[in-house]
Order: sequence, then C-alpha cells, then structure tokens
Amino acid sequence: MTDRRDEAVSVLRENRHDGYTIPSATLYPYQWNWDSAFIAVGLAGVDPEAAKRELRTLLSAMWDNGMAPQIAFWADAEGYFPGPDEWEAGNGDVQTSGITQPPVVVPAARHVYETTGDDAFRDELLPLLDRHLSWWVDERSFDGDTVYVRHPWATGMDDSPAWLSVLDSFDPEDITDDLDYVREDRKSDELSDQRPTDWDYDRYVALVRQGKALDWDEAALREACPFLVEDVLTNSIFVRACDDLAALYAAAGDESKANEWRRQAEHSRAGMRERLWDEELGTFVSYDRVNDRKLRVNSVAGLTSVFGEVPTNEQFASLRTNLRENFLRYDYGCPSYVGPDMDYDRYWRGPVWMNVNWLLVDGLRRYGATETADRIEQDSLELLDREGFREYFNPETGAGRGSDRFSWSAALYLDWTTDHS
Ligand code: 2M8
Repeated sequence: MTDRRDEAVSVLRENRHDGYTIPSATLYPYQWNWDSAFIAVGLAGVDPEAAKRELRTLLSAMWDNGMAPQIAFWADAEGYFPGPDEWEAGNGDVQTSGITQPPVVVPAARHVYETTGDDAFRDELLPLLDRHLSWWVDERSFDGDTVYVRHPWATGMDDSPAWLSVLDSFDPEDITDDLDYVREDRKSDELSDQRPTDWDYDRYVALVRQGKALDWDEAALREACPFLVEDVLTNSIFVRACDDLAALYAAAGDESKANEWRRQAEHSRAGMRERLWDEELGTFVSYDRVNDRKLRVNSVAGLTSVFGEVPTNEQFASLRTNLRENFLRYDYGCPSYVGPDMDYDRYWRGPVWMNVNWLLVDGLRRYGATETADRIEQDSLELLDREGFREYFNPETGAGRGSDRFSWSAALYLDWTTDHS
C-alpha cells in the first residue's frame, strides 16, 4: 500500500466508533447517512466486514415507516448543533434527526455485495433497502415519479445557491416562535468564513423546530412546510438506487421484484426528463413544489444526473458542453456551483467535494465519457495527495478547506486507487 492509502485507512480507523464511522472528529461527531454509504464504498476493498457493519448500523437507525435518518445519535457527543434534544425523534432504539439524506445506501450496498459476493449479506439487506425506497415512493412523491425533501440538510448540499430563493420565500418567524440557538460549527475564524451564513442557519433551525412541533408528521408537514423541493441530486441518486435494488433482487433470483424496481427507475427517470430538464442552462435543475417553479441555477447537482443515467443522449450532449465550458474551466474540477453567488471557499457554494466527484466519475463512465471522467478523477487524486483528506477544496488554487481527516475523502481515495478489474 502507498503511504496515502495507509493514511486513508488510519483516518477511517480513527473515526470509527462502535459499528459506524463519524464524518470528522472536529465537526461531525455522530453517524451521518450518506457519509456512511460513501465510507462503506471505500471500506469494501480494504475491510469488507467493517463495510458491511457500517451499512447494517446505518439501516438499523431506520424508522418503522422506512425513513432513513440523516443523523443517528448512537452515543453522546459534545460540540454539534442541533443534537438529539433539538430533534426529539428516533425509532425507539436510537435517537435520530427527523429528516433524511440521499439514498446512496443502496448503490453502496450493491457495491459491497459485488465486492464480497456475500449472498447472506445481500439477503439480509434486501427487505431493509426495499422498505427505505418504498418510503420514498409512498411518502415523498407527489406524482409517484420524482421524490421531494423538506430541508436543505436533507439534500446534503446544505447551502447550495439553489435553495436561496426558496429560503427567501418565507419568514422563519412565521414557522417558529423560538429562534434562539447557539451554533457550534464555527470552530475557527477560517471555518466561520466557510460555513453557511446566519441567514441560512435561521431558516435551517426554523424548519427543524417546525418539524418537531408537528411531531414529524409527514401529512401535516406536506401542508405546512415552506421547503418542499424535488432536489435533482436526490432524484438522480434515487433513480440509481432503484436500478441497484433491482440488480440485487435479480442476483437473488427474484425477477418479479427486480422488474418492479426497474419500472420505478424508468418512471422516475421519465419524470425528471420531463420536469427537471432546463434547456437554456443545459442541465437538470431542482423543483420548488410550494411555489411551483424550477430553481434555475447551474449547480453540480444537475450534472450528477449521469449517476442515475437520467439524461437522454441529446440531453447528455448539452450537459457535457455545460460541464466542459462552465465547470471544467477551473484548475480543479469540479466546483459544486458556478454562477453569480459562487464563492470558492464557502461550503457548497463553489468548492470541490470528493463525494460529488465520485458520483460524476461513475456516471460519466456509463456514458462512455472516459476522458472527462479521467480528468475529474485525476484532479481529485491530485488534491487528496497534495492537501490530505480535507472536507472540500478551492477550485482555483486547490487549497484544502473545512475539516481535516474527513472520512468520505479518505474512503473515496481508497476506492479510486483500488484495482476493480
Ligand atoms: C454537512 O452537513 C451537516 C448537516 O447535515 C452540517 O453542516 O452540520 C454536509 O456537507 C452534508 O452533506 C454531510 O453529510 C454532513 C456530514 O459530513 O456535513
């Protein structure tokens, strides 16, 4: 193993708790949903038993209705807001947050299964993964095709400029009468400039307090919540998750279930192509269901549609031009956003993120766009080799930003440097 790979393994070891891995010891001391899925992808090649355990723990935080929470508070920890008391949610075994995150858990489970060939693990996970994706269809879809989320934190791209107009469309004081809180994420002056603004946080906290006041009741929140967004990133991952669940069922010999999920993937893809495509921008965009409008911004989220093989060949041609001309003109691909509110150092408003690059590289290869995929993969490895396992990176200078010894950066480095042939 190279020194960097050794170091990646030690980052994951350091961040591992009892059956799960925290994203970072400085900023995020609990189990996060899509972080654990990316972590399992990286662990699959170096410690398959830990990869399986990571996913089992993640799925054991799932609610009875199939909601897989964004955070599972398995053990007490200091230094994160909002913690368990703020959410007042859980499944009886563990306290959790009351929102979800993109269902990368399904592609991760398929990856771990295909790496290990462990049929018993596949059969153990199948009903859980099915329950989770069924929840998206039953509880989180207006039309049965695309799915929605109701908090920016649920998208994973928390302060993306895509959410600005939705967050601006309501007054946080109209949905909660308590806006007192203390942020814990500004651990340094540098981080204070990189993390989301107080304006954003007021709205994040108000949405959490509204959810708690309504006991996380889905029907009530569908009526009252001012943030109901069909996020393009979540939908792209959801479509891929349906295909991957179908592949797992097919491997288990259940063709009827496999067909059911293939049909769902096709139906959701068709919905995205119809409603989320923006011809002028040459990308897919998210949709604001409360105000009935497209959120027309050029976020990398639209490009991740390749991960779900959503773009038609014609759409892919425009999307690829957009990617080359607007995103790959920076020294380091691929910035999370380009446009008027771009900020090279602020969180999801411009920096390069490794998990997004991983989704892009995988998706671009599916379209045969090998050179572009190679460029993004090489940029990613160069950044990680040079700067270490930072949380995100400035697309102009490549400088590492956010926390250090960040788990998914280490995990995806391992996956990129594993020989999969
Ligand atoms: C960031 O989000 C959390 C809230 O979930 C935060 O800022 O406190 C995001 O980058 C998110 O995508 C990620 O899952 C989480 C943990 O790494 O951190």
